[in-house]
Amino acid sequence: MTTRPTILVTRKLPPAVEARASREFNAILNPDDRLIGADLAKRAEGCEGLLICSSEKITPELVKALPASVRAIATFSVGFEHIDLEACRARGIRVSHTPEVLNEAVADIAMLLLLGASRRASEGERMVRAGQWKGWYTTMLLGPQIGGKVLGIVGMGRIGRALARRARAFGMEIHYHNRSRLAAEQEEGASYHATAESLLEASPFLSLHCPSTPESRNFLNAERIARLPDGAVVVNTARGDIVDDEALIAALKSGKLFAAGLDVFAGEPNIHPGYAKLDNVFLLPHLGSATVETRDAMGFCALDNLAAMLGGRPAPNPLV
Ligand code: 8YV
Repeated sequence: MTTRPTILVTRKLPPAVEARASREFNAILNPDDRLIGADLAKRAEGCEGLLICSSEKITPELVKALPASVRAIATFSVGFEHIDLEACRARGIRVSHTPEVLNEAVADIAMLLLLGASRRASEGERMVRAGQWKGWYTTMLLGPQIGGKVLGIVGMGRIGRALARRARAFGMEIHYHNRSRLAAEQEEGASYHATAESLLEASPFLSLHCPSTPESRNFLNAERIARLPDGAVVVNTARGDIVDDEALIAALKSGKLFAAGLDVFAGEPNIHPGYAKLDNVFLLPHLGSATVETRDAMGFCALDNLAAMLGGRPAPNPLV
């Protein structure tokens, strides 16, 4: 009988994923979902693989401290800014992520934010809950109609394209900026802008879909917000640090922007306190991939990757 590799699963995962992890590996689970933090290297003693989430920061120091037995790290996320890939490569640790499986769920949340922010869903919900809905009138909680307008998409990757398909069904015209222009069959009629600045000027609605990198950090700053049409609506389901919080809050306060819809935040869950004070921001607690089907698929994808990496085969979704 071959022995199953030992893996450390750093967070509590959906039941079906934990069941499979325990069948296929000697899996050390975290049933109480206590954050492991600085203890990670110690907890990884005797493990060959780690199944982590974006809550675990794989810094160069941590990589150095990991026991020599660790050969593979699979993250339960598409984003990988929490992992120092160079440090892993230097130590011969293979790394994978979970792209594709969450495209549709995240695009659904981007659409929800676009509609919720434009149509003032949280203001309306709060009004009803607080018993402050005194009656109907023709100008109550008006917002801009999305149909017939341009949606600008920054980063036309898998999730950006999934949002474009949804927004087209709502009658929106799609414009996008990407490092390079897509092939016609991927563009599906969307208009390409070679610069972000040109896209911003054309976009009364804007959705961000670029990864967090040193280049994209604070992408949406005061200067770029100024280029958006007055009264624009901004949506972010990518990463919080691609937005300059101070600049976004100032633009929401001044009326330069009509509203924003945010699912991700710099420093989450400790978000900038300014957001909670604003009526014209629709806030969600990083729910992008939070469907039963998608979270199972992310877990199975991470396990497929671990099995391949620890079995000496190419990982389906390698980063290193
Ligand atoms: C996850 C995400 O909820 O996949 C990502 O990059 O942001 C989310 O889908 C989270 O990061 C889980 O680790």
